[in-house]
Amino acid sequence: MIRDPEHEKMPRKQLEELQLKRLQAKVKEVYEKVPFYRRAFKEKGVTPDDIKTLADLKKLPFTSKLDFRDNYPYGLMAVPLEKVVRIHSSSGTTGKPIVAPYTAADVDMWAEVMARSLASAGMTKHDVMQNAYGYGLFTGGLGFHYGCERLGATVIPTGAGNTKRQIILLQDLGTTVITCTPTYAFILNETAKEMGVDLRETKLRLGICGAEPWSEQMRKDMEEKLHISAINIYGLTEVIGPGVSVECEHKNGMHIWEDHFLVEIIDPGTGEPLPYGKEGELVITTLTKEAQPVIRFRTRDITNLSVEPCKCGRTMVKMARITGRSDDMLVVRGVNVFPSQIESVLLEVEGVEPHYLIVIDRRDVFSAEDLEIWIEVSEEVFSDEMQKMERLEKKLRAEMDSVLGISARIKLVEPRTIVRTEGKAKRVVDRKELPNSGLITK
Ligand code: DLL
Repeated sequence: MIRDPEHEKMPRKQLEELQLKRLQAKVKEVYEKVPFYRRAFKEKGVTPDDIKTLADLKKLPFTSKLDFRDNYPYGLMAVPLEKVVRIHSSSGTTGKPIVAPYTAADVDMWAEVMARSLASAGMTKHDVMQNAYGYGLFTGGLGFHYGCERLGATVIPTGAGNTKRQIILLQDLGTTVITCTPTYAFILNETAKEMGVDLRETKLRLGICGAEPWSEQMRKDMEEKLHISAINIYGLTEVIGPGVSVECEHKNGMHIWEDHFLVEIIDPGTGEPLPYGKEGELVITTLTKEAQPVIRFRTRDITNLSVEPCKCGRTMVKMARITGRSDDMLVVRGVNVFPSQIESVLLEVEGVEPHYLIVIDRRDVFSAEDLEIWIEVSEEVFSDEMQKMERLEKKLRAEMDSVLGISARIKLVEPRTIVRTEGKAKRVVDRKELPNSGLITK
């Protein structure tokens, strides 16, 4: 269902006029009210008057996670604290948390884009939504909660965890929609099975999942196992929380609510804007947020944009699934390489395990002269004849070449050569550091 056809189906020309008007006002506002932006604009030699068209956006400086840290906690705010009605937060990459303050108007806008998002995912006011995103500082819980109430549907604010109770409530209260991370959807299913409950026999029909990367393969699996339709939703604390973009029933990209969020794709290495269709880093400028507007925020998320008309009738551009984070990106002989690309090859090829290491010889953090990929083979392949190993190596080399666009050396290693980590796995290592890295078992 389209909740706000006036905006969601706005002809592009009209939408761009609206964006420009809002952008000009916001840029002027942050220049006047936020010393950080005024300084950054001055350093780039740009003033609000230089923004005459949307293309002029590229003249403005980027904002990064680091700027949030440096201006912690309130340095990026454009309103006095007394106008702030709520604060959320997420863990930053560099120690200090990211702080996200909202005015009453921000909370209202957020509820509205979330209500739009839930409607786009296929929810109506007749649904019962069990909200298993974490409540509290994390934006997931309250973001979905307010959106659901705004839509007029019923929300059950379970939050994350206490999985057995979730299953009981889901059955007894007639939950039709589950909102949670993709990982948690699978945990729910496992627990239900252990309890002798088949989720396919409940009223559950829809899952709205996000907050972490997942794949098409996972969607298929989830849809089959839980007997639901699964929809991808995206957002981030620095920008608003969930509700920046979401899929429609056609499930081929997430519509970005462009009347509030102006997006660009840039080359993460050079910072240059890239055209529609090209893969790169997503950069977002908030057009309406009051408490803490962001100008050209570098999300680090890698995706591409499509402006092709969608069968649903919405005119807003769609972003593809996030395929990686630019923090992980390597530049090998001028070509951008992401660990996620390597992983995708490994998941397709039989006989290898998704345990790998990228060993590089590099001069600095961004450049790698030479790429060698260590890949663990399965027990069966390892104990088989040499010839089979050679064939596998050749196959992997060809697949990697075509996916990465550069040639990489492949080194097949024994099962359990690569150390397993519980947290985020470290995949890239400098050859010089390899012996003492703790990443290999021998
Ligand atoms: O995760 C907001 C959210 C809550 C989105 C609930 C969707 C549902 P943060 O904790 O600030 O905010 O994390 C933001 O998570 O930059 C992406 O790297 C990642 N992310 C969010 N949604 C998706 C998604 C929330 N659908 C960071 N696919 C973002 C892949 C996602 N990655």
